[in-house]
Amino acid sequence: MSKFIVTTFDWVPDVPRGYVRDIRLRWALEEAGLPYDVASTPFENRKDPHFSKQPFGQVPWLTDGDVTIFESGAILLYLAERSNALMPREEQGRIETIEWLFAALNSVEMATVPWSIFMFSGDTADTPGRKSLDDFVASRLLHMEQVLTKREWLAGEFSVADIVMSDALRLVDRFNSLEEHEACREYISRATNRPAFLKAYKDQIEFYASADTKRNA
Ligand SMILES: N[C@@H](CCC(=O)N[C@@H](CS)C(=O)NCC(=O)O)C(=O)O
Repeated sequence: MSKFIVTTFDWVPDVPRGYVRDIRLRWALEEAGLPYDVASTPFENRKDPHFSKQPFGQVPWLTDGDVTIFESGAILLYLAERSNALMPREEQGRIETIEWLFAALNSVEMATVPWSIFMFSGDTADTPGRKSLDDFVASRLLHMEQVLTKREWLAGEFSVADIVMSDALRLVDRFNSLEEHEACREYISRATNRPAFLKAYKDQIEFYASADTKRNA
């Protein structure tokens, strides 16, 4: 079996370190014990070879022999088809993994990412648009709190849905905005204390630390 290749940026500023989405791929591959290498593409001055792999000029993408696949959710489903550690094999567990993976991306992250852009920018202007976004995020968190009060993992056992959902919620927690969401916080803690996450996180931090060293040499 050839090794999977995870491609990420060759360097990123400090703020996204530990959160660059290649972490989802690293985490899944570590959970599954699948061998992989990490390759890089320039963060600055993105050129055509990059856009041919990821049409938005973003990362990550995964290479598996002749196959290249972009979008972290699609990549995780691709990997989940290849490992019992990433998705239950019985029908109900498979369905729940797929629906919760899409929910993480399309119902939670689609609210939390624009919200985080405001938070990172320091824009605290009290505008109607901002209030709507805050209310939208609050509603998603309220419902996730109710769900996570009742279950340890979204599809019964740990799956790729938990990788994406906990990663999306981790971004909210970064701004201490889960203080009233104990079940969400405990879920993030369960997920991010898994050895596979800890390894993926450490590797990403070290990858960019060594990129700094090369840049400053
Ligand atoms: N929906 C994409 C989002 C990828 C994404 O936002 N990647 C960020 C890094 S975490 C990126 O490439 N940012 C640079 C940019 O958008 O120009 C996925 O989940 O793969």
